[in-house]
Amino acid sequence: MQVGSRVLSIQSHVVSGYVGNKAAVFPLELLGFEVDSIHTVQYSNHTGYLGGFRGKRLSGEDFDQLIVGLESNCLLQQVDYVLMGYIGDQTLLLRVLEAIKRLKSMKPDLLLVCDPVMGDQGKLYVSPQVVPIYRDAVVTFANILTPNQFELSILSNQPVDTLEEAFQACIYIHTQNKVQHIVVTSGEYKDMDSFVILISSEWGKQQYIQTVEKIKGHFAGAGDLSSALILGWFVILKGDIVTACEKAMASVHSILQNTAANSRSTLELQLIANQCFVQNPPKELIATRV
Ligand code: PXL
Repeated sequence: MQVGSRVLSIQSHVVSGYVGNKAAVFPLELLGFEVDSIHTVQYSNHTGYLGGFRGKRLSGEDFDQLIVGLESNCLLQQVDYVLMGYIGDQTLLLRVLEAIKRLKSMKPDLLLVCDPVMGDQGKLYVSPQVVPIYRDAVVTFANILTPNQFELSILSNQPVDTLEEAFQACIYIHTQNKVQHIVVTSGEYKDMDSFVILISSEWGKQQYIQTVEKIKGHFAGAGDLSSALILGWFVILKGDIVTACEKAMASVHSILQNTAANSRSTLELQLIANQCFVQNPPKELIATRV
């Protein structure tokens, strides 16, 4: 990787806890990247807390202003990779889409890793109006798409309950939207006892799974961390998506294990205490070809 490789990370900021940019920026920095971050929201905490959350979204105009500022100083042009996460609102998502199109026209080789953050475990936690924008437009520009099982089902418009259905859904997206790599970063399929990470690479020509034992609890931010590390290792390993996932998901798994073991009440990722697992993924989570 070149010194100073620069990622533009467009996702949420929370004051307390580790989701969105709080789960992505520090790990990418640990891997040696420069990270420019745009916060799509600034919330007190993630939206799953029982006491609710407070804070503001970034408006479409405010986003445009940030892009204009970066562009006027030739800073946008320095971006090598874009990571998209929680956006949540359709007006903002449309502006982000425009910025991605402009960046891709300036830099056709720009890598876009898109985590189409919409919901989890059957529940949508963003405005329903963002769904068609991801499905019909944003996904088309992604080089790597990192949905969870629920988001894969939404994007492909088909049920994804078994591993076979998940692969079919990926093939559908590869064919419709030309995405080169899809990594389904979390999945609990009817026909599998373990937790499964699914890699559908090279437009669906090569398919792999990684199986891991389930860890009890729901960890907000695990998907955000996964996408950031997949981007990081994909770049470091010069496009080897399979090894990138082996390293990224090994780090995520160890961080989740330690978080579950040491948590008192909330299940916020313990990223700081477990940063060693980012720099040195403990043991690779082997991906097997299916
Ligand atoms: O990890 C997804 C995520 C990102 N950002 C915010 C969230 C969530 C999930 O709850 O609330 C603000």
